Amino acid sequence: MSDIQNIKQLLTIPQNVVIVSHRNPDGDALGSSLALRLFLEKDGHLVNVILPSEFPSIYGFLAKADKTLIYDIKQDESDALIDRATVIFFLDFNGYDRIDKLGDKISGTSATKIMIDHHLDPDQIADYTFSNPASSSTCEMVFDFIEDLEQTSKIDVYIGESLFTGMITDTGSFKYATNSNTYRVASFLKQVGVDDYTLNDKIYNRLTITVTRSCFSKQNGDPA
Ligand SMILES: [Mn+2]
Repeated sequence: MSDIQNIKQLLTIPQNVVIVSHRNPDGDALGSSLALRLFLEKDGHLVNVILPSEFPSIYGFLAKADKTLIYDIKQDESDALIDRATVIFFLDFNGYDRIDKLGDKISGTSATKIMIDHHLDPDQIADYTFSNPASSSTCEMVFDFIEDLEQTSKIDVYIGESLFTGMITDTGSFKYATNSNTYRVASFLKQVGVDDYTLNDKIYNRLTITVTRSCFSKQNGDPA
């Protein structure tokens, strides 16, 4: 059986899933994690997202962002979930060094590990590795993964907003790192109701405010 067929089989039974992404999570790390979470929950899997450190508060509007566990803050709770996990996804990073001490914890578990990532030269730390450095973002790859599972009908506007967020932030609003598949996926997501103008607004208008404030503090001699 192909990798995707094996995973399809695995996901026919409700699993305890943990989704992990990299330290200092950006729009792609958080967006891909939340999109995959929402997608898997539709099939009755128990899903938790654990990130090594906090994500920028501008992404707080994304569905279930508030349910995300931060390992720096809730290590015991996270460790208990990792001990119980039967499947662990690695999204938007290619080696344990990107997730610090969370990597030490996860490397010792027997859960099935699935990596979906667009960075070059992934470490062989997962049972299944989906690597595509030509992809704009891990969000685009999560869409491709759902498509390979033949389940794009499960993609609703909330999953769509999360996926579109990572595609926006990893391409500078489609100014670089795009390919024809990026636009195909964007088209699909617009069709399910994603309002990308509002998304851009939420991501960049608030980012501008943050940048302005930190410049202002610097001018006043405060530490950044
Ligand atoms: Mn990325």
